Amino acid sequence: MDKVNTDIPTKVNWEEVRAQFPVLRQKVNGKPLVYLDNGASSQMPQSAIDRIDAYHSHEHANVHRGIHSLSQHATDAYEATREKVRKLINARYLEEIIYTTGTTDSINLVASSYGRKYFREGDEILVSEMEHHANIVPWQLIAEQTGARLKVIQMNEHGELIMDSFYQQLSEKTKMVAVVHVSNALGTINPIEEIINAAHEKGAKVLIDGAQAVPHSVVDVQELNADFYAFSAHKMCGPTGFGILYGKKEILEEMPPYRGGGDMIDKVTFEKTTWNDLPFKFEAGTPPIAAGVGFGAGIDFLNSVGMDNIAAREQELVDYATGKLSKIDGLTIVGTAEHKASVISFLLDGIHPTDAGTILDKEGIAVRTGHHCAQPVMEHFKIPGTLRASISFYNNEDDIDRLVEAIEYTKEFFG
Ligand code: 7TS
Repeated sequence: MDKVNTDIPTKVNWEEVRAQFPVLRQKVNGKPLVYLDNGASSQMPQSAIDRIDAYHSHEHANVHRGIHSLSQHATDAYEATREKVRKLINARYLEEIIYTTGTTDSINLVASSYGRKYFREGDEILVSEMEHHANIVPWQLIAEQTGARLKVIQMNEHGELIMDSFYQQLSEKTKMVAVVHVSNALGTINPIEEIINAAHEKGAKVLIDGAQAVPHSVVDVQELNADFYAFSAHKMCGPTGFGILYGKKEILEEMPPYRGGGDMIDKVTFEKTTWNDLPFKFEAGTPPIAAGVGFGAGIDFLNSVGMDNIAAREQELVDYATGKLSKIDGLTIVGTAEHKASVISFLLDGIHPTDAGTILDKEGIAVRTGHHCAQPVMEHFKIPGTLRASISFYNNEDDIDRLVEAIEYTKEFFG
C-alpha cells in the first residue's frame, strides 16, 4: 500500500478509460448513472465482457479432463488467468494461487481446512472489530467445532485498530490472526506489515482479507509475507463467482482438502483416496470457467491502466470527495483514519441512511446503505448503518459533484 506512486502520469486519459465501461453510459431513473458502489462490486470493461462472450461463443468445454482440442483450449484459457494473478500479486509459485468463488469462499477454505487440522481447545483466533462478516463467521464456525476461542482487536473512534489491543491479546495461544487489509465499511488501511511480523514472532499464521485492497493498490504477497491472502474478481473489473486464495505453498501442502469431488483427487478407491497436487487439491468439481477467463481479461485491463496509476487517481478522487463532503452541513464522515482508501462512509443528521439512499437513487446515484456486512462496526459507533460512497478509478470529479448536489437535495427533501 505504501508503494503507491502519487505522481499521476499525464499519459493516462481517464475519460478514455471511463469510456471502456458500458454500464456507466446509461440513465437510471431518468438521470445519468453515477456509480459509487464499487466496494460492493466494480463494473467490467468492454474487453472483459467481450472475452466472456467469445469464450461462450467459441471456446466452451470442461477443463482439465478432455483430450479433445476444445477442452484443451478451454483449459489453457482458464489456466492463463492463474499466471496473471500470480504476477499481479507477485506470488512465488503458481501452485500458491487457488481458485475459489470469492473472498468469502477463500476464508471459509482456510478456516475449515487449516482450522480442522491445527486448532485445539484453548487456541485463540484473533480478528478485528472492523472485519466484514466473511472474516468473522467462518472463524466462529471452526471455533465452535474445535474449542478454539475468538478474540477481537478493538478500534478507536477514527476507525483505526488500537495496536495496544492487538499486542495485549497476541500470545503463544494465538494460532491465527485474520485481519482486513482495507475496511469496506470505513476505508481504513490497516498496518498489516506490522501485524504479520508480530504474529509470526509468536508462531501464529496470518490471513489477510484483501477484498478491498487488491483492486486499488499494488499488493506484493512476498513482501507482505502473509500466510494467506484472499480477494474477489468482481471487485476488480472481473465477473462474479470467482476469487482467489493465495497461500504459502508449504502451508497449503500440509492442509487437508476443503471439498471433495472431481479434479481434486489423484486416485480414488473405496479403501483410500489420494489427493491431486496443488492447486487442484482445493478445486473440486467443474469450476466457473467463463468467470476465470473473464477475470484474466479484467486483470489485463487493470495492468493496461497500471495499478500505480489507479491507486494515485483514486487517492485524488477520494481527497476531492472528502473535501467536498466535509463542507456539507449536517454530514458526518464515519471513519476518519489517517490512512484511508477509496471508501467514504457518512451520515446525514436526522435522516436514516436507507431513506437518504432512496432519494439518492432517484437522482441516479448508486451508493450503498446499511451495515455493509460489518455489523460490529456499526455497533462500535452505535449507529444503524451508513451511506457509503466507494470510488473507482473510472469515476470522475463530475460524479462527486453530482453526489454532493443530490445530498443537498436530499437534505431539502427531508426539510
Ligand atoms: N471482505 C471484505 C473486506 C469485503 O469488502 C467483502 C465484500 C468481502 C470480504 C466478501 O466478498 P465476497 O466477494 O466473497 O462477497 N464487500 C461488500 C461490500 O462492501 N458491499 O457488498 C459486498
